[in-house]
Amino acid sequence: MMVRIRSFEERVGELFLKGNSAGTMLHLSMGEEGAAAGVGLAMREGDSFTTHHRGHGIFLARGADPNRMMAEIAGREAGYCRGKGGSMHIADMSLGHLGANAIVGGGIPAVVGAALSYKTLGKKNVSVAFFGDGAMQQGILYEAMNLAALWNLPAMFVCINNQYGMGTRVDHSSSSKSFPVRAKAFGLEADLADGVDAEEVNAKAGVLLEAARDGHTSFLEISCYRFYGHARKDKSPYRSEEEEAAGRKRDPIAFLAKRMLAAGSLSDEALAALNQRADAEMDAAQRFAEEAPLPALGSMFEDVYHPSTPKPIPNAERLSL
Ligand SMILES: Cc1ncc(C[n+]2csc(CCOP(=O)(O)OP(=O)(O)O)c2C)c(N)n1
Ligand SMILES: [Mg+2]
Repeated sequence: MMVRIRSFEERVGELFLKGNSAGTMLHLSMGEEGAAAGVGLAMREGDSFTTHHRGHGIFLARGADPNRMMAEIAGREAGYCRGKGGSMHIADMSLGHLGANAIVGGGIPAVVGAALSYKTLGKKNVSVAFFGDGAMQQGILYEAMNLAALWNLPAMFVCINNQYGMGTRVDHSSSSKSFPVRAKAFGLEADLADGVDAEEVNAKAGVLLEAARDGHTSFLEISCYRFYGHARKDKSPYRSEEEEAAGRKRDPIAFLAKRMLAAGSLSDEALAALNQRADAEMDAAQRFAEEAPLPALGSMFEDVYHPSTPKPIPNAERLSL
């Protein structure tokens, strides 16, 4: 899964540089694959989630079709949101994706609502909010954690701490460094996982997801390093080359490959074949997206309101002008 995510995002980056992506911003999650795959694969069918603006990997780990995802990022009709959501507002209810969100912390409260519905309907599902370290300084997170824990909701909060919020290092923005301690203060079960080790993330996420399923609202911080700039255009001049080189050594894919090769559970040939398979799959997704038609101009106002919503009355008419 991590190899597929990396391969997908390499092509998304290319899509952007070729001018084939919709919108002017693109956030890649290289270095964070351990978080996405670790938690995503620990979740169960029917569980839902929201993501921040760096959520490609999370959606892939929850079963997204790379063709439809790439098409969405390229703004094509065949995309998950008919090309109107793009990278930062992708959603798909059938896979439990309640929406990526460009507002830092913006997607967090939706999981409290989803978790409340599971509890009310007696469904054994969990709703998971994925967000960055930047959202740890947003009030909305604390309102959401408080209400979820107070009502013993099956919600889990996952902070992917990649050490930066745009150009600001976490120790320049956060008064305390232990995020699980903050969550525990609100009565949540909480833990910290090392994002370089996807198996550790997966194991800890599994425990906390099942706790949440039983009504013990939970929180997981995953520490990792954002390999590249905040967005595709950011060359991160605020970080030293030494720091970046050290950070990129914390590569969850290389880490797991090394462990599996040493244990004999993976051969060099199998690893090469796995890389090739992922690249072929994602090359095809890129081709699919680039060749897919754009939405018709007239569809611009479709999917804005539910079909049963009465059409808005134009101001001039409403004011009898
Ligand atoms: C409420 C709000 N404030 C500011 C921004 C501008 N902004 C976009 S991404 C970002 C940094 C987010 O950092 P983090 O939450 O750590 O996520 P990361 O980009 O590291 O994945 C900021 C400040 C925003 N989108 N929303
Ligand atoms: Mg961050």
